Amino acid sequence: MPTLAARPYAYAFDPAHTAVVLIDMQRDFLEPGGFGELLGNDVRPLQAIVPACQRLLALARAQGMQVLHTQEAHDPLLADCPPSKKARGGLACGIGDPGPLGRVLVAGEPGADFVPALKPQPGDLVIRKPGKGAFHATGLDAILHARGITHLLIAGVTTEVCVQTTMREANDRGYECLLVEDCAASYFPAFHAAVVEMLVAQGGIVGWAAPLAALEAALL
Ligand code: TIU
Repeated sequence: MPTLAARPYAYAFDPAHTAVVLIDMQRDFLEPGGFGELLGNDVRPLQAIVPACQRLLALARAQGMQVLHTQEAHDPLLADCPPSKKARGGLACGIGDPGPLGRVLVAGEPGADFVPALKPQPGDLVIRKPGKGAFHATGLDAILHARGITHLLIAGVTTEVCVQTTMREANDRGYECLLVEDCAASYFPAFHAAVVEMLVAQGGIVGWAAPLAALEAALL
């Protein structure tokens, strides 16, 4: 069984029972004019991880691992968007409003789509989610169970919001989770670093973390 050098200790996984979960690599978070920038953020730290995420997906597909993309987006009527989420931040242009990339964070709009370099490929799974965590109000747990997935290699954006929430939700459901740390990013680099530390502290209270190179070393 492949075993990789990780923190807080070695992580063993069977690729046949492992999914790479790529969180919310959408234009709304990575491109100017999207939700992330409307929130006041500089999107460049998120753009920087795209090449590493491409390598991660290529490795996963070559090793026969299931690739699963999540997408934070709402239905056009916002029936799945709590009013509290829409109101948060008091944005002049917020969720559901017309913006530079179409209606903000609405499914089917240009901003909700994945960045061109990381579009889902045939065989990948795509989960649309209304919350920050990928298990909330989705069929993700049943989808993973049906495929015999027990281990998750987690990547994407943003580290302290949707990535961390999803990893905590997965850990509570019994999945063995590893954050591919250089395939995840935050608008706040200090938050990214702090999340990595808190996930692996206390003996891996939420799971493991390792760089992509450690995964490549274990598999190639
Ligand atoms: N704002 C922020 O950091 N993140 C989000 O709103 N969603 C995700 O993390 N995908």
